[in-house]
Amino acid sequence: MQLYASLFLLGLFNNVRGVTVTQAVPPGPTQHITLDIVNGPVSPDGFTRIGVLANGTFPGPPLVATKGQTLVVQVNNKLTNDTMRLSTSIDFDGVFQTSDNIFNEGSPFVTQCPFGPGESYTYTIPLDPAQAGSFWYHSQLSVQYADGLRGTLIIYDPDDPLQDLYDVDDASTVLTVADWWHNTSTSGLASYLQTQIIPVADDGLFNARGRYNGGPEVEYAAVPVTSGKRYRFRLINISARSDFVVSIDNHTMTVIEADGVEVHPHTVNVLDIFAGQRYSFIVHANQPVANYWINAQINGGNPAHNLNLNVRPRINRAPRAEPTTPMTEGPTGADALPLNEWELVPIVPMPAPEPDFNLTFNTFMPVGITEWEINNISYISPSVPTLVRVLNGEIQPDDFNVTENTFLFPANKTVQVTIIDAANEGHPFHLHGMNFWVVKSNGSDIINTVNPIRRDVDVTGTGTNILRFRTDKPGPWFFHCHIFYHFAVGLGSVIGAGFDEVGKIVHPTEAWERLCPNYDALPASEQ
Ligand SMILES: *[C@@H]1O[C@H](CO)[C@@H](O)[C@H](O)[C@H]1NC(C)=O
Ligand SMILES: *[C@@H]1O[C@H](CO)[C@@H](O)[C@H](O)[C@H]1NC(C)=O
Ligand SMILES: *[C@@H]1O[C@H](CO)[C@@H](O)[C@H](O)[C@H]1NC(C)=O
Ligand SMILES: *[C@@H]1O[C@H](CO)[C@@H](O)[C@H](O)[C@H]1NC(C)=O
Ligand SMILES: *[C@@H]1O[C@H](CO)[C@@H](O)[C@H](O)[C@H]1NC(C)=O
Ligand SMILES: *[C@@H]1O[C@H](CO)[C@@H](O)[C@H](O)[C@H]1NC(C)=O
Ligand SMILES: *[C@@H]1O[C@H](CO)[C@@H](O)[C@H](O)[C@H]1NC(C)=O
Ligand SMILES: *[C@@H]1O[C@H](CO)[C@@H](O)[C@H](O)[C@H]1NC(C)=O
Ligand SMILES: *[C@@H]1O[C@H](CO)[C@@H](O)[C@H](O)[C@H]1NC(C)=O
Ligand SMILES: *[C@@H]1O[C@H](CO)[C@@H](O)[C@H](O)[C@H]1NC(C)=O
Ligand SMILES: [Cu+2]
Repeated sequence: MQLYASLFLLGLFNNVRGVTVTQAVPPGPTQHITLDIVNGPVSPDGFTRIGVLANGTFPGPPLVATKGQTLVVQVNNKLTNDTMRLSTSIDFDGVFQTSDNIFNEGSPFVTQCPFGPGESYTYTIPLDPAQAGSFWYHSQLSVQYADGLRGTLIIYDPDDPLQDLYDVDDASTVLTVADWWHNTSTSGLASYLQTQIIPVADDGLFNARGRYNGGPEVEYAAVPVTSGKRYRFRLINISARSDFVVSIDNHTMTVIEADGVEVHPHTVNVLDIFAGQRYSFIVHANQPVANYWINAQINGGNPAHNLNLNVRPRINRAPRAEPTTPMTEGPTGADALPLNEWELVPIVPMPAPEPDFNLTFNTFMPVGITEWEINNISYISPSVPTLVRVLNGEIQPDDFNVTENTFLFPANKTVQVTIIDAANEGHPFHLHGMNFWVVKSNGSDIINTVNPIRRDVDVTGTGTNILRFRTDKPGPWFFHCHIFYHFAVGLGSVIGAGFDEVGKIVHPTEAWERLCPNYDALPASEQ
């Protein structure tokens, strides 16, 4: 993040108190976006590697939209380097899909075939008129996004009911945390399959900057703020594996959004954010002018390896310099005011409906096999996407192999899923296309059906989670762990909602129909 660029922005908008500085979004009902997916050098931590990148950068170009716009995203696959996956498929994480648009949802072998080098696919996504907040996009194919294909998507609400609480909500307030590997995701996955150990990230990145053991002293990202102003930071965890514990020295964070759902302001001083999750929080720059550490302790993998890989950007308005105070891990013990998910209260109340069906997911990894299982079944992608087969009339439970972990429900029902994670692995479970109600969070015994937090990524643990969702949108919706190494070895399932309705409601385009024949014709090295 460039100190002077952001100061320039503040000057440019000539902010007067009471007027919120927001980011300009291309106007009109439809926004055309092009993303060229390329292999190219990238060096967020001073180590140059070849990545899989949207428009050649990591993260990819930040996308911005206004609530209710239609996004027409043309993705051109220009990949050439066969040491990494050459095909791709993009998921716009957390974005609701309309009930007829599941075919533009981006899940390989569930809702589409990936597309190979030299090919393009255009995702047309009419944004839900009621959905705003912090989102992101990433490759959904295998663990390809660990190679860099990830970026932010902010959907702004011009009538944000919480706007009075902050002064600045622009490009400078979008923050990302990411784990980063120097080696390719293909070699990482091969090593995982052999050893049952996810390759330890070389470092954690905050706003695409970080330092690795023995590497150069890359300048940490700086987040400039002006005294007296209140900033709406949008923190997006674009990790593939690791989680981070985030705090800002001498400042509190007032959480107002989780995964696109606004909540009553809730003040904490430390929060744990898992892969795929997003939070907006307000920071009031009310402390003496100085540089302060933003702490983002990376968890996951071998702690010894990660000991000095903490990402340490600064929040400042003083001359750019590293804070003189020592680095810490943030508030701990009695000083900590942690974010407890179950304390978040959506500002638009919505009771959790009573379940029509109950499911239990027992997550488990057998000893000596790199395989995650749900109820003893490890998910294996079918070769023909679920949606293709559903449109061909395969809508009975017997039409799906047991390894597809596909659970069928009638349309317009409520399903309750109880997730058991006896090993306390902290799986961030993510549902595509819609939110679930978190009736019970891990870490609390409270069962809240009155107005629980709704979100699309919830982290599990030994305490057991209870989630509810509706089957109002017909089609196969991916429901999987957002630690993509776990997902790649089977921690996935498909929620089959109202399959008998799909043929009546979902009418894919010819371009979509061509994806599978094209993919099947590719040599294995280009898939
Ligand atoms: C990506 O790059 C293409 C080609 O240069 C450009 O037309 C497009 O606007 C870029 N996309 C974004 C979102 O910046
Ligand atoms: C392809 O990627 C690999 C792995 O990052 C790298 O070592 C190699 O140099 C790349 N090849 C080219 C032609 O860039
Ligand atoms: C990177 O991947 C290559 C290819 O799988 C492997 O030979 C090499 O040992 C890996 N390097 C590291 C540092 O893990
Ligand atoms: C991001 O998610 C990963 C995986 O769940 C987690 O290890 C990491 O701590 C998260 N980052 C933050 C800042 O919470
Ligand atoms: C932050 O708070 C600590 C403890 O109250 C204090 O010692 C320190 O000087 C403060 N930092 C700055 C930059 O003001
Ligand atoms: C689902 O489980 C709940 C207990 O959590 C129970 O109250 C309810 O009756 C069950 N519903 C069905 C349809 O089995
Ligand atoms: C599932 O696996 C566990 C652990 O191996 C075993 O105890 C249990 O009996 C299995 N359940 C079924 C239904 O096969
Ligand atoms: C179907 O499921 C069986 C286990 O019941 C598994 O051995 C087989 O590989 C699966 N077939 C496919 C195509 O996934
Ligand atoms: C589900 O609800 C939608 C919207 O109310 C309605 O159009 C549709 O017919 C319903 N489907 C079934 C199978 O009840
Ligand atoms: C889940 O909650 C339990 C307490 O019920 C706690 O011990 C555990 O660490 C939590 N797991 C995660 C991943 O946060
Ligand atoms: Cu997991």
